[in-house]
Amino acid sequence: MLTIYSDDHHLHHGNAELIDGTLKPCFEMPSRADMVLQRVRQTGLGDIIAPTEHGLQPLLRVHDAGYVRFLEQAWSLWQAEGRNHDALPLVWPVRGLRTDRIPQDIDGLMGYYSFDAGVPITAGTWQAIRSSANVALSGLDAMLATGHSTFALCRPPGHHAAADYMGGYCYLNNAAIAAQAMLDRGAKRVAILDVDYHHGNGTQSIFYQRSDVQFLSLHGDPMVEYPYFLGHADETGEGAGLGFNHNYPLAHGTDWSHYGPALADACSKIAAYAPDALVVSLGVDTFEQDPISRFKLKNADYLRMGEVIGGLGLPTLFVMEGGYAVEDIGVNAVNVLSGFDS
Ligand code: SP5
Ligand code: ZN
Repeated sequence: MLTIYSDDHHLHHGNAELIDGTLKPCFEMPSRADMVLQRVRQTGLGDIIAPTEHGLQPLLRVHDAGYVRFLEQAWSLWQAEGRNHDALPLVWPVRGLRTDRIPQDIDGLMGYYSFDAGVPITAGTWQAIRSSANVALSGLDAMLATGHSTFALCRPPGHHAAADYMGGYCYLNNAAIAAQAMLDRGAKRVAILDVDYHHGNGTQSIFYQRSDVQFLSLHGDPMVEYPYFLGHADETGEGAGLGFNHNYPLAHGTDWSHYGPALADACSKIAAYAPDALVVSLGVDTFEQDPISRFKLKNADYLRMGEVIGGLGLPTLFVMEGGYAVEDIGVNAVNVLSGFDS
């Protein structure tokens, strides 16, 4: 399987995140993608190529123009305040507060365009997130040109980012951008299967009212897991999108004996939808040793995950999302791809 990768992700390296009430080194770190790349090489998965520039247009098909401008300008606005450390949000417009006026000040903008504090903006963040989106779009190019499934080794991840807000280590929604680009290039229906441990709230919200994208997510039950405020089983879509959104909230401690059947059910829904192509939001933070997650999948389970997804027989674009057990992230991600190809 072909891999798309760019070193540009190193330009995004947040210093700290607020977790369990303390500032800790960011779990979402550059070595994650380095480890996946190393494993792709070790296993001889296939060629590795650099992305090409796709410009802002495909981003603006999914994201709000004001939000994209904010992402581009945030670091310089922050620096203009005399700050040289990472930019982080610290105030949010919850119930009853106004969102009809967009603040001018950088601290107001950071809160307006985010839903949590897991999104440091650094000097290189804009270039890194642009490049990550280009990796996904170049993966799509390759898939369309060759007819073969492709691996977009994206970093930073994207599935928590909605049309106009960032959060959960995500800025631009790479999977959503690729899915929309598929439609714009002639696909009639695209399915997005999100196997990251956390609910793909951003992707769900982007396509919630649409029938041309089916979204399915297996994740920690939001009653007890981040992102808490989306991802319940009763979220089935709205308007034209009703019936095209499927959530599988799963309990802490979920292992393959419960994960496998949920995945099989999701795949039967994908088969019934009969999409032209599949995008997989590939997070491997479902791993038993993940430092911030509570599922119990083992290394070998990722081979089975790949086999089950491969059983659909669809042209598939894998888009890297989460996974924080850095020692095992490469093994687990590449196991999915090897299982898929087997
Ligand atoms: C892309 C992705 O996987 N984003 C995940 C963002 C998660 N951020 C909040 C994590 C909260 C973890 N709480 C458990 C702490 C364990 N000590
Ligand atoms: Zn995750």
